[in-house]
Amino acid sequence: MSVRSQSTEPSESPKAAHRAGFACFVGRPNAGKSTLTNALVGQKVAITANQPQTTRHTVRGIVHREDAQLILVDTPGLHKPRTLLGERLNDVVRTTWAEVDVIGFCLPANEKIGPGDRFIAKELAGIRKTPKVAVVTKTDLVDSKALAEQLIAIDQLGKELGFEWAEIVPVSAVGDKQVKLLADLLVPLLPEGPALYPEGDLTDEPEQVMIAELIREAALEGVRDELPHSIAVVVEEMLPREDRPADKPLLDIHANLFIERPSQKGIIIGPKGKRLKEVGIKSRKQIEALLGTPVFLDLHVKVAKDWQRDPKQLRRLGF
Ligand SMILES: Nc1nc2c(ncn2[C@@H]2O[C@H](COP(=O)(O)OP(=O)(O)OP(=O)(O)O)[C@@H](O)[C@H]2O)c(=O)[nH]1
Ligand SMILES: [Mg+2]
Repeated sequence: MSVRSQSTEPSESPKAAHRAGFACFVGRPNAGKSTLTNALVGQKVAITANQPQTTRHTVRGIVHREDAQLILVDTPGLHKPRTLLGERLNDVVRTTWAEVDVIGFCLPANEKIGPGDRFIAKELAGIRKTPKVAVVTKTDLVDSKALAEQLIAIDQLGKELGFEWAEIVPVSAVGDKQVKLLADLLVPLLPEGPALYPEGDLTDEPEQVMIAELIREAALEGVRDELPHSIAVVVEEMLPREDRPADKPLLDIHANLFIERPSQKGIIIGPKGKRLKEVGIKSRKQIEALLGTPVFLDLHVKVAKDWQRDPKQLRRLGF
């Protein structure tokens, strides 16, 4: 917008041109990409969990500023795939980083750079034209000495692979440290241009997908081992309840929670259905906050046998 005002009113004091573009966050599973995306947007657009492979599709979060529109593309963690789902997720990441204006490579401050990070960095080195910003996440978990060592190691990693980071930025999304600074450093790397999304849009996620994700997030809490990977959620139907007074609406949401094996059912449902009930209550509150309307959530558990490896099932579940 300031681009236009500059060109029509050249006498105005020179203002930096408006910029708009895409930055994607890549990194190993659990590096803190989604938490950082949410912190920058200022609202939850992507679910997070203390488990690898929480994010399963790209999620766009939009940061509106006077001088720029920064569109963040949160991607699934890049990992060694063990299933067809894993392969699909990695493909999504590679397509995304080829399309964005700047890449933010997330490395947790509290973990030494490992083979997984090196593997990603090597691939990034092959994308010559796109500026790469190293984002050191979770700085609240380390002291300044450990952080300094991590910064040096990351600088070294770039040099080894024959490129320079455009920036190396330590942040804490949880502690709200340097999050704004990161946006300030990403913006100059975007092309000049007008806003790409309407003001006020914080994401382009369809409502139905966000609702399914909120249910999955609640279901992920407290489950371990292979079970988190086995959970998928699909919202089958959303309908306003009939015969309700206008001032007391109720939205009926029917959702299925899929698992891979009948033996997983018991854990998800819990003794006397207690766990599933908790998942329902927790996610319903978040869905109501998201939609601003009371919700009746009808949640069913179903088995989709080995869906992570089955192309037909994957399609049905939206992958
Ligand atoms: N202490 C601390 N924890 C963080 C921070 N950022 C993220 N975490 C935690 O790290 C875990 C993983 O965060 P996510 O944002 O889901 O990580 P991700 O990189 O999106 O993970 P995938 O989607 O699985 O690739 C969660 O438990 C977060 O709460 C941070 O700045 N400080
Ligand atoms: Mg994520």
